[in-house]
Amino acid sequence: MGKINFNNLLPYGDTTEDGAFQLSFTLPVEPSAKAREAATQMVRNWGFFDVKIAHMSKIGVNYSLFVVFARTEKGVDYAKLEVPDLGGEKRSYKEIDRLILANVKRPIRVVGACTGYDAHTVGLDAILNMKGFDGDIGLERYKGFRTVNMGSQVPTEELIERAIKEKADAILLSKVVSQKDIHISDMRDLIVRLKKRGLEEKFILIAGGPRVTHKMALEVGFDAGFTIGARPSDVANFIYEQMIERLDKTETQPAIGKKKSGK
Ligand code: B12
Repeated sequence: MGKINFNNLLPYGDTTEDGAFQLSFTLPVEPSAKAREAATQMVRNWGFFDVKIAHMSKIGVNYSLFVVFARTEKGVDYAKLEVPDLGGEKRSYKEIDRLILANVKRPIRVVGACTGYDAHTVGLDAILNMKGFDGDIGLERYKGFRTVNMGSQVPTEELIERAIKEKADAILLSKVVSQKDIHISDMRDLIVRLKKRGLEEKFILIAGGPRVTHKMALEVGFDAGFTIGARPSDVANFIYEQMIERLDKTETQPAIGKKKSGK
């Protein structure tokens, strides 16, 4: 492998820094020689070169799918990038459970839901349900957590009401559909409604979903954002560490006037 220029990081296709990549998209026309040429010219118009149509197929009446190989010279200054990281120690479920019971001294209460129009439950279930995800057991199985999984298509207001009723320490919001940035609007909706009721500091706020990033979640006002590949123990550990941070603050600061940063 050749020397990599981290000030203009480029995709690796066949050789170092060749800038080659693959993208796919659909066009609302039948597959044909004309459609192929349209796809090629379109990708060139986007500023890419060496455009090769690797795949064209019909995916419904008047729709075609394209997989395209192309190249770019525009990279990113990787050396200067600063991105917030969830960090935290990697701990096993047994270790987290032990720490919660030893240091929090009671189960942590969490309420989770997938809000709005979004009907996807698998992601939230992966984190909360007993069986967990990828060999990592879910929060329901921990002695250190008491979980409520409200399922999908839950109105934001109902999620808040339930969190209050359960005296939740953390709210877990799942957003999977991201068409027209609905995931961001629904995440904002929770923050706005909590703020209106003066409750934004009350809960540890965690969002998750395939198009959620930690950076974006922080910008919206959450404490964390988990994405594809998130494991229940990562989430459990984050919640535990937040609980400890908050318990430390309550011990060292007067109850009135304390403010969480970034919100
Ligand atoms: C299964 C599925 C469905 C099932 C859902 C069943 C169910 N009970 O959940 C059904 C068939 C109902 C469905 C319906 C639709 N779907 Co669908 N669906 C999928 C599919 C194939 C898999 C999603 C999934 O289960 N992934 C597995 C889980 C484990 O992954 P995950 O959600 O990313 O979760 C992980 C992390 O993101 C994170 N996480 C997720 N949530 C949370 C929450 C917290 C608190 C934390 C900490 C972490 C966390 O942790 C999880 C584990 O690591 C995806 C395509 C795909 N391959 O991803 C499309 C997909 C999500 N669906 C899509 C669409 C468009 C729809 C429909 C609108 C289709 C339609 N026109 O009707 C409807 C939506 C209906 C609605 N009202 O929401 C699109 C979304 C596109 C977009 N960008 O918005 C996708 C991407 C398919 C596609 N390529 O077009 N779908």
